Amino acid sequence: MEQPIYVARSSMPPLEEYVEEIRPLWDTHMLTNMGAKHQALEAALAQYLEVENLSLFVNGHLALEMVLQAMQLKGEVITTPFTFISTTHAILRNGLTPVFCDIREDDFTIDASKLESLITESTAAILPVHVYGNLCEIERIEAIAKKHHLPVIYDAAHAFGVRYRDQGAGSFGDVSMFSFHATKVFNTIEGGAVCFRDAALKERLHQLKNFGIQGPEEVVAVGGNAKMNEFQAAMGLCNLRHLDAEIERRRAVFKRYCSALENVPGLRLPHLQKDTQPNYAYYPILVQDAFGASRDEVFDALAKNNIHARKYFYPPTNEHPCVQERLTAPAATPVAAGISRQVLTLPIYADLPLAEVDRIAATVRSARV
Ligand code: T4K
Repeated sequence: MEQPIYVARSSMPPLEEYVEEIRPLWDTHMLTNMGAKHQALEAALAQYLEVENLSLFVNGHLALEMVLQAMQLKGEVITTPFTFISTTHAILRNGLTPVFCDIREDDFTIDASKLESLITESTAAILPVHVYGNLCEIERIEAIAKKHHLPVIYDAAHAFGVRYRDQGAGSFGDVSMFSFHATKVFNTIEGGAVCFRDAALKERLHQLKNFGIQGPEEVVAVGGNAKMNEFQAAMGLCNLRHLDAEIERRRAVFKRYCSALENVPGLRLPHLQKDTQPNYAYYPILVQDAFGASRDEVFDALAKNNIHARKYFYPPTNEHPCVQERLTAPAATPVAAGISRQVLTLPIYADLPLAEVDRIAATVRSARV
């Protein structure tokens, strides 16, 4: 049997490069609590993303959770259910109520035309997701948010490296959260960051991720522990040097899938957005009725060949009982529900040989009856 192929595979720098990066830690013995590597990565990422304000976290989830806490929001947050459960949990764990807006058929981001009707007196913020690295309708969302005086917090977990009209994905809305998990285009093993407009958030986030501590004898907020450690930051410093090459190699895989799967009736392939420089983070296909096999049958056919695609994101987050029991009104999100039942994310990573892409595509095609 062939080696297993998973949906993602962590990018890693040459071992020697990482060893050099962590060598100073053996002199200083400073392993965490926002040390030299942490500071260097924060500066490097702010420069790469061309943002003024950036704060690192131990993972993307806690970055989102803590930025919602720092913004002291109360009430309802409009978001989408077609996302990783983290987005919804971050809202709920802050005592906020998610209000689910449906998504667009073409790129699976929030349907801005349905947004305004969900805004009530209780709305505290809008939290859209740049799902798969597809950017939301930035200008349209901005206009609605401005009109209603609402902050926009983007879950940009998938969008590191994406640019729109020559602006990085961290520059939109009031806040953008990136994930640097091992499976992402850019990883710090585990990790995440938030970029934000309001510079005053910097100190508050610094406190919240370090137990709310302001000084040795002063605790000013009920915080937690969400600090990125020095080994994670060192991994980030190394991986950042290889990022352009990483995205280029992903591009080749993405393009190969497109040509190997084009014109198959009943298969809908991802399309690239206008005016956008993508990061090729995911390769989601939709398996529709006309294909002649269900999404789950394609999933099983791949699994039989030791190819482990994933159903990101199935079910939609608003179908989980632990979420449903916390909702004030059941949300109608039929587009998200339908896409979620058709979607399959195929393996994509820089090291995936193009011959394997062809084999995966052939296995998908042969799943039809
Ligand atoms: N918002 C959105 C929209 C997100 O998608 C995510 C995370 C977040 C927020 C929260 O950000 P973080 O707190 O995670 O920074 C994975 C990731 O754990 C998660 O980061 C990601 N989204 C989600 C979409 O996918 P799983 O449970 O599907 O991952 P897992 O462990 O099954 O890994 C998938 C494959 O990747 C494995 O089969 C093999 C490969 N892999 C995995 C690991 C852990 C590697 O090559 N190296 C590794 O170290 O959630």
